[in-house]
Amino acid sequence: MSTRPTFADITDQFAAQEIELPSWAFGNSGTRFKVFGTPGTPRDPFEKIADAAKVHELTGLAPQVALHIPWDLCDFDELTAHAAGLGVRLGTVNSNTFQDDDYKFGALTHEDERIRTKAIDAHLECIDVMDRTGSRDLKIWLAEGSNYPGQADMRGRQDRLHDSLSKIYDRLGEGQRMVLEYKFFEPSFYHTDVPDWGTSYTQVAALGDKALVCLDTGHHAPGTNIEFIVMQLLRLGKLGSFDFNSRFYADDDLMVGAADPFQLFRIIHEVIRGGGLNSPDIAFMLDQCHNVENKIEGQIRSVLNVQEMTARALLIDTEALTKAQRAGDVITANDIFMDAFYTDVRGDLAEWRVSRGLPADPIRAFRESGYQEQIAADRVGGTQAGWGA
Ligand code: LRH
Ligand code: MN
Ligand code: MN
Repeated sequence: MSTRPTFADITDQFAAQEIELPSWAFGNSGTRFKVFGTPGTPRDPFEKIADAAKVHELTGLAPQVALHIPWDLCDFDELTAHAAGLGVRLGTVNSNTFQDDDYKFGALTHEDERIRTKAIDAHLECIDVMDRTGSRDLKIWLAEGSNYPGQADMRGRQDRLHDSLSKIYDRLGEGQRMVLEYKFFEPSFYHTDVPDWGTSYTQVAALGDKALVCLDTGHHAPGTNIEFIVMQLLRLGKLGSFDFNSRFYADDDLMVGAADPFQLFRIIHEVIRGGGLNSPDIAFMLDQCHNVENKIEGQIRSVLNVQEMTARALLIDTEALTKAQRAGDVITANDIFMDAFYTDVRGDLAEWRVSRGLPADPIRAFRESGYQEQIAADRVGGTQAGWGA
């Protein structure tokens, strides 16, 4: 008798899934060559939250929105109430030490104590925001490093990074956490101070239980086995969050699951294997930009892609897989894995959505809702928010 799970067997598990949206995905973005303005783009954090709430309304998947400070600076009591009124919550607070002249040669790692203190203070202000919004996680990504061999004392910078992170860590309140994101290059091209999961792990392990690693799927060299890293961090109890997106060449920030759905499937398989699916300890966030596609539709497509690959990964016959692995039956093990990956769950998911009072096709429902036309008409005047403010 087959031990392969049916769609009915897995619904409870993907029904509980929550994906956090980035406020900046709704702002205009582009490349260093051109940022295209689009009608209806939010002019402030309140309008970004409204667009995010629309994604949640149509998919039931995205009840939380991450903020970026200072891009989203505003009255946070009002923003918290605004979000609640629209049926969503404010989530992870992202710090930004990459758009200030003082940080040209580093922020938390800078040689100059005055600049380090300024960067530490920027993070303490983010924790103040978290206190107001009820957010749990402070997410730190650092644009620090050097471009030329000999330019910087890499070792001294690690030591200063530890000191600065410790000061931020000490300010975390009850129930608050810090997640440290790594990226192997950009904006520095020779060395980056937190280039990989090992460095992030080393730094957060030295701080304590409230410090964890954030894995951005776009921040690895081509060909990296990202699911291996997911497995290892879960094994170590140090995976705090994901920044999901997909890439062809660099940190492309394209829609998750668009460039390589199989990679997303493999990552989610390891999440499930490691007990991370629907774990309150792991935030599933998107970190994306929509340069040429409609931003709200881009976010809807992305959360659906995650849901789809989650459903497929849940369909793996793990009992048969373990048996084949133990027997050294390579072909059968691979067949079982691929069988789940090749299962088209889109029809079942559409039916399941309808059973929950959600539209069968959320993108079509968005197009038919008139929301895009409405915001294009309403949001005239003022300055459109960019990838940034
Ligand atoms: C850096 C990054 C980080 C930033 C975001 C805007 O490449 O992934 O998470 O906060 O982009
Ligand atoms: Mn990121
Ligand atoms: Mn990135």
